[in-house]
Amino acid sequence: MDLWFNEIFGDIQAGWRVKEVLYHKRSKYQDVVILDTVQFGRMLVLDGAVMTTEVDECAYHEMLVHPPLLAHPAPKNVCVVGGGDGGTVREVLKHRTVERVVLAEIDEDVISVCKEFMPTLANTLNDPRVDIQVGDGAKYLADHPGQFDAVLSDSTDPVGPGVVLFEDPYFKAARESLLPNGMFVTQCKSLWVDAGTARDTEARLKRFFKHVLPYISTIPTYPSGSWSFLFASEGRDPRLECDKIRQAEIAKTARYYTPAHQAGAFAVPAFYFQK
Ligand code: SPD
Repeated sequence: MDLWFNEIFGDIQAGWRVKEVLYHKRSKYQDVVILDTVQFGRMLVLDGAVMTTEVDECAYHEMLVHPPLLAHPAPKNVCVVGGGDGGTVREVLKHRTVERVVLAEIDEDVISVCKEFMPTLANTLNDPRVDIQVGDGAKYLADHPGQFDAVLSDSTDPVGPGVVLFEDPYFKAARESLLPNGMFVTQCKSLWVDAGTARDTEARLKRFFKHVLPYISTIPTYPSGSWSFLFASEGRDPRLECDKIRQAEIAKTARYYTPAHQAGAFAVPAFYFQK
């Protein structure tokens, strides 16, 4: 039988040939699926949208984590909001300065399903430095001011329950949860498909942070294959500031990130600035 999974994203549809459906159940919050695909290996799909795959997850997780964390002189405490698949936490733990990573994920089924079916991402969630907090990430940050060197927002897109993670109260709580030198990063959709969301989110973040910079990665299983992130800080600039020793350590085992991405990823297309 010829089995395909198609993601419909606004006016775009993308399809992947599927070998097998490994898991499919509704959690308290969303429809959770794990597929074994021909081209991209195992794939986590939430509410019909591709979240991550074994093959191209490096292009998302390494880029969400390394450009910001390398711009920090010595990140010790990091909070990942969302990211129950564990890929972001795995990358954070590659920074030898990190002592504690809080994973604030609302859906505990995502964590357990990924531990079972996507161990290359989720295995590091068993690391003793990881503190898993099942619940609302926005509330967690609001309840923990002045604690983190970095907050990494590894959310779904701004639809349904993901909307709050693109709104002012969350950005305010994220800003207030940071220590001096702290930084915030969020994934922010495709500039080709929806530059408006990235522009609006950048403007929103500027209400709470002095510096906000967009950057990009190439993620073939996300709509259009090109994906954006927004970096926010009170002054640190990943294009200019980078711990070269840690960078060399990270680059040794990275599958996507190279030292050239540290500044190069911030070269976003000209049309982004042409409103
Ligand atoms: N269009 C899907 C964007 C999903 C971003 N978050 C994915 C979570 C992977 N850790």
